[in-house]
Amino acid sequence: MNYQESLKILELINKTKRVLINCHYKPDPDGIGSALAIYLALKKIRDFEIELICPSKLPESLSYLPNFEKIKQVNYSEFDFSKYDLWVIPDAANWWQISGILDFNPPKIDVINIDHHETNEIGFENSIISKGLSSASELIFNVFEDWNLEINKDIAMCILSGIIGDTGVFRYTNVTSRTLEIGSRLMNLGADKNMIVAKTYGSIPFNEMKFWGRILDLMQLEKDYNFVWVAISLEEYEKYGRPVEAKSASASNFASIVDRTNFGIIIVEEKKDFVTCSFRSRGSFDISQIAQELGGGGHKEAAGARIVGLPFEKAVDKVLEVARKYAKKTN
Ligand SMILES: [Mn+2]
Repeated sequence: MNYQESLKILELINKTKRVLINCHYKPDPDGIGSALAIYLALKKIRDFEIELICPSKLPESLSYLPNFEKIKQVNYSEFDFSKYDLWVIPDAANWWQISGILDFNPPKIDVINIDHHETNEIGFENSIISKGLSSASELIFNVFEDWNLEINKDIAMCILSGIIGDTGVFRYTNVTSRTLEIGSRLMNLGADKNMIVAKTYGSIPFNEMKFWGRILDLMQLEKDYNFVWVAISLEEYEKYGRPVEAKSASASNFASIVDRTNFGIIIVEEKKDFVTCSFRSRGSFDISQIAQELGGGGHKEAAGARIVGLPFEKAVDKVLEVARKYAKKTN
């Protein structure tokens, strides 16, 4: 048994009729892959009434995943949760990440949280949290193994997409020999690794490519503190067509690879007095502590935060101040 809680959760699922499955705010391959894998697994177990919901726009780049079209973008403050007995929430560590709403008022239905974030803070009664695991999708694979569930090609495809997305194609330090073993098993079950990589990493829209160029152009090196950072103003961001996906992709591609640095930060002014920051560490530096001090969260290697209510320059100063404080500690 991979997790003690697996069977208890299966029992709870078996007692329900109407199930909601969550795709977290601003979903990535792991968020969508894990949600769709759960959807397909439950369909195999029994003919539940299932609804897949997401609070934000879905990335077209993931539309190759089976049943992607079943995910509905809904407004969580108006959605009628009371029709459902159970809400399964993979790959989310707090209510903000679940709903995209700052003061979200959770509905009174049973929740199952399946997550791998270092900063998970919800503490639901029914949850499986494995902090530091590569992805929620790897966790889901382990749960399905505990359930003796037969993984078909579609499920394998969803899980492998999630793992590839959260590991940068098996590159980050969160990849263990077990992650590779699962990857191998998923490929044997029919998951098309080449297609997933081509769709996720080899189909970059041209405007996003140009945005990457701008990020590199504006990148600054903090020599004394061993990190790099970039701040993109709202004007610049709009000029490149608000490339939402390019933001975290450029962080993963460039913020963590500069020689003699411990980490990198990409700051983007998304709205007036609203900036988001993507942090990526290089090596063993725990970047989640910086994100957390700024009110955000994430993993040791990749984390995020948003600064609300400060003008652009002030927000950037605040981020750099906290970054230097932690950078200093490690020098
Ligand atoms: Mn994840």
